Amino acid sequence: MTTSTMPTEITEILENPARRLLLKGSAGAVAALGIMSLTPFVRAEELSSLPGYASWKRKQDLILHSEATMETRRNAIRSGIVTPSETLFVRNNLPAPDASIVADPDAWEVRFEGVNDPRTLTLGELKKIDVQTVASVLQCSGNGRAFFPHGASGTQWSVGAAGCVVWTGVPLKAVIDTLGGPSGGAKFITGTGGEEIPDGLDAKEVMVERSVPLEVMERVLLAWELNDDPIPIAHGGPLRMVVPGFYGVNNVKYVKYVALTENESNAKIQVSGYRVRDVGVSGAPDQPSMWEMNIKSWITLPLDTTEQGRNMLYGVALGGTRTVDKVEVSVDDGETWQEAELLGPDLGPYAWRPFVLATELSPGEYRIVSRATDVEGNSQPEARMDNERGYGHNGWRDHGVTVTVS
Ligand SMILES: Nc1nc2c(c(=O)[nH]1)N[C@H]1C(S)=C(S)[C@@H](COP(=O)(O)O)O[C@H]1N2
Ligand SMILES: [Mo]
Repeated sequence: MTTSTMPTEITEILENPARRLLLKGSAGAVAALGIMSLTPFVRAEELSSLPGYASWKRKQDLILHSEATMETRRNAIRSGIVTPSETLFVRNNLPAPDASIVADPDAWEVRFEGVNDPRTLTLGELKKIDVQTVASVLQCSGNGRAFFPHGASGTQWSVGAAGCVVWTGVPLKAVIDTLGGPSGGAKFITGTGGEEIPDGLDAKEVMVERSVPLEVMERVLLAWELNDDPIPIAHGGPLRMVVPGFYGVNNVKYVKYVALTENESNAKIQVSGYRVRDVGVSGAPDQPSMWEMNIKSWITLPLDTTEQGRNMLYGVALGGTRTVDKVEVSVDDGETWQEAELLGPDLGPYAWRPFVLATELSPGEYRIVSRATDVEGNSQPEARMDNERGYGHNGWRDHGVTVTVS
């Protein structure tokens, strides 16, 4: 193996714990890759319980894909408007930092660049600038990957790499204003995660550093609370860059560096990772980046079986950056549709909205599907859009459930 192919290989392993295990089994390969010092993620079959940093989670609500990837079970959401932190999915690209970094949150330091007065501020100082709260769906780009027939590599998420949560923090705009405004030429907001890069690895190949267009600045928060509690280490505490309406990866955990930049980050996760391309094609900077989320919905209840007679069919619908206007539900795989009722308060354009349809079901087998439409008239497509890594799946057909009524 040449040095130039080595890092690509490592990133693939980091993205795909199963492959990592394969390589771990071969001491020679591991030594050749120089990843001896990297804490290996343990595969689900080897996990008897939740990993330490997530031990406070509700195990019965989660599917353990690996030590670094935990999916919320479809039946754990029901009619939930806000996803409890104990139920929320987890996805780490690198081993999570030591929990000692959340012991004294206000001491956490963040470096700001690309402003007229570049400075390092503590979380304690950030808290005094301003504060805002936003409800927002956190969803992995690969949520729904399991439905792609070509076998897209990466965690095989079904519908549970998503949750709707409440973040509290300082608007980034207020911080930038405090630091004298952008220093000029800025087109992107770039945030860097605070993980330590394991020895022997090239930082740019594995670091979590993401850039998003400067135009979304008004909605970006540097958040220290998740669902009214200080953000736990599993979800990026003590401080996280939250970009409401954008896919999970852009919501950088343990953020330690924020810069207004002319160019996108040159980290691999930005350059070729999280790029939508045809099956068989490699990632490249000219392909669309996984930024804004698309409209999507899925049924949460009933699943598998239910009793005949009156039934309440539940689900959740998200509009990405636009408020959900209506959700239709079909119990005959899309032949006929009925409009569902939206539940609970409207928590804004970035939140999801639970829905319910009361209907009579007689004994038999039903394919129940849902289709959401936003206030601008955008609807979910019927089919998935095939792409190499299985990103952004919002086709309604694949997301349905088959229920036997007796
Ligand atoms: N620093 C850092 N931020 C990160 C990640 C990471 O590994 N490190 N993973 C990203 C990805 S791919 C997703 S889907 C979300 C997952 O957030 P959660 O683990 O809080 O659910 O965090 C994003 N932010
Ligand atoms: Mo993700």
